[in-house]
Amino acid sequence: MSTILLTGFEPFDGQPVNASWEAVQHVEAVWDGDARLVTRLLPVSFGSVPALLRAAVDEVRPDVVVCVGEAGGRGRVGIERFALNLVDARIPDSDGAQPVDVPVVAGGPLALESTLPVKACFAAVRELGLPVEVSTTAGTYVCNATSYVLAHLLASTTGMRGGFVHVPRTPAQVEVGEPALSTADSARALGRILTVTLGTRVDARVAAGSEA
Ligand code: PCA
Repeated sequence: MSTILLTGFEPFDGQPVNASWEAVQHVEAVWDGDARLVTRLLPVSFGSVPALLRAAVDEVRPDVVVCVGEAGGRGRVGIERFALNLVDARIPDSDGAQPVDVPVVAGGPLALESTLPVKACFAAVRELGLPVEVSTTAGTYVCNATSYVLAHLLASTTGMRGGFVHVPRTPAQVEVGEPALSTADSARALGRILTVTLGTRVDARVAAGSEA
């Protein structure tokens, strides 16, 4: 049986909750997929995430890793395509650190590509009638750094696939008229992304992408 590692983040930017962790917990509560699902909560910390993610991967030994973050202002689930080797923090992280214009991994390539079947996941979530997009990058804050650390880790690990997905804030987090998505809908999208990924051959990423 395959194993999935699914992570979400702690609240940040003055929010009482983080939509990503709400959605991850919902996925865990309803998961009946054909794989063992393990969840982890990550702090919004440039300093802590790399070691925590590495430790979780070492401990859980997943076949698929999907890290999830909250994207304020976005109304669609965003399947991230590239992780950038750049940190340019708009606000301090939970440790008060606000690095500007530094690499995530010194000497690493400028960008690394998700190894999720991005386009196939996009098509499958859209088929459910949920708002979804393929997003080129996850920005330059902690989510992008997490995405890069993950992609860097996966590049040196055979047979393990993964990527990053942003979910919108929940309706309770926003003013009327601002973009949001219910936790149940974000969780449905994440569940579909996991199922599609598990059902796609490791070497079928490009083919799955061009079909969609
Ligand atoms: N979103 C932030 C960091 C944590 C989160 O949930 C981001 O998009 O970088």
